[in-house]
Amino acid sequence: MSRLVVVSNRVAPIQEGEATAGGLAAGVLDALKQKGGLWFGWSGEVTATSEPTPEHTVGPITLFTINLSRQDYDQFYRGFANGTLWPALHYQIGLGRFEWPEFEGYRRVNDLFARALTPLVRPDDLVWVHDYHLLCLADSLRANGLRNRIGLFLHTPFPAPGVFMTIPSHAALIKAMCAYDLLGFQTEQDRTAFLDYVTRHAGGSADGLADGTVTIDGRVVRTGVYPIGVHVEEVRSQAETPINRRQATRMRANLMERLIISVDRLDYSKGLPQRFAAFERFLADYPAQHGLVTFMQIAPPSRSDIETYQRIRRELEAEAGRINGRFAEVDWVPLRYLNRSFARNVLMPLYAEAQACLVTPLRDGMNLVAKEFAAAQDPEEPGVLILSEFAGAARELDAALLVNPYDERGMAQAMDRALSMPVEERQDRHQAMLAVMRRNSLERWRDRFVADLQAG
Ligand code: ADQ
Repeated sequence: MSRLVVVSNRVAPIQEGEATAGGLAAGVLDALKQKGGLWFGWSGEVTATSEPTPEHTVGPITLFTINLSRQDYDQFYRGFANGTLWPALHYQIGLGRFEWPEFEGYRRVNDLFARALTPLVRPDDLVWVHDYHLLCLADSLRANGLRNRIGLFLHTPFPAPGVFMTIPSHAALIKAMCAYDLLGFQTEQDRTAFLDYVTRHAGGSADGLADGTVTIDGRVVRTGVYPIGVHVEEVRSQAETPINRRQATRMRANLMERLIISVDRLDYSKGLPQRFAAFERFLADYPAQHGLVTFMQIAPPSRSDIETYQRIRRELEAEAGRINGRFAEVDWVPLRYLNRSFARNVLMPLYAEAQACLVTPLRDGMNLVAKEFAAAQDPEEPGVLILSEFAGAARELDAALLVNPYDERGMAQAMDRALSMPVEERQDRHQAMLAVMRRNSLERWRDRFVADLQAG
């Protein structure tokens, strides 16, 4: 069995095998905990110059990190990765910007990662790269002479070619992506969009090759679909640990009888303003629910040094105040808006307490909150998941109440339906979701990707 070398933009701080919150960190850590290996990426520090930091080891995992200079951070991370790529990958082209020097900064940091990583890689290592920050890494590693198998898993969606092509450097990006041996996507739709682009706009050919494989510039690139999952049993046991449950029940005693919950990073792709508007519509259209329902939105700020993120935060604060001002009573506040993260042993029991969960991103690669909520439910008394049809998770969790996040009235109706759904229907929907999630577990995501990378 080859050693696994994992590369992601950010190496999460870990203590004895536990990572901080976040889907990518949990998945990566899980992959490494099994067999050990190396994890390489940015330290999270911005320093005078970009330079590697001393390695350190936690259990079977060796961590190598690199600091970034202010210019590298601004051009690579704030600029091209989060200012250009992230909005385009999530179909939000109106929120994107593009500057050639930022794209050059992105390439420069991919080169920097490659130069620091190359001497650490042994000949039979498997290199598993994660996410949109490192689309050019394999190309940079190849330029350094690395001949190992290198795979990329894209945690975000891959958009329709017409959207991707709004990025002026799209051709260079795709060419660089084709230096990977294996490209993994969350859903079939993402993979098809990528193959569409490559065959129609980049001269790729799929003729006579196995399904999902293309040749481009004489190189064979394989693609696959690997929906990321959660540890179903672990989530459920966190949700029902007695001490955790007591805390959740206490929290709930302070709320009203019916709790609708949402948990997201504060990001414009998550559809928060549209969700607030839908909740307002629900309050206006269903006055019988006044005094009974609380909507709790937990949204810790992320990427807060980027203008678009500051803007959405201000907008949500104003909207939360306005909606409560319009509907609150002396003994009832309909919307609770919390700008912070919570430990998983608080979050999971809270999911189990809620009657419904609103997961309504405008686009999302997968959305692990949807899966965590479903996994946390009591099978006898499950809550209802209201899920955007534009989240990757909707491809698997079609037993949720699927909604269009741009349709306020449709979402308000779904809230009403969720709160009045008979228990048999809730149980049936929950069982169907559990069955899919048990099949497409986090272990399976990891094992299939690693096996396919090795087998190629
Ligand atoms: P994210 O966009 O971060 O991930 P998501 O899939 O929902 O979105 O994962 C977020 C994780 O952070 C979940 O495990 C959640 O429990 C945790 N989290 C969120 N808010 C929290 C809070 N307030 N307190 C504590 N924990 C919190 C990216 C892609 C997704 C893809 C994942 C994994 O954008 O589409 O599903 O990677 O591939």
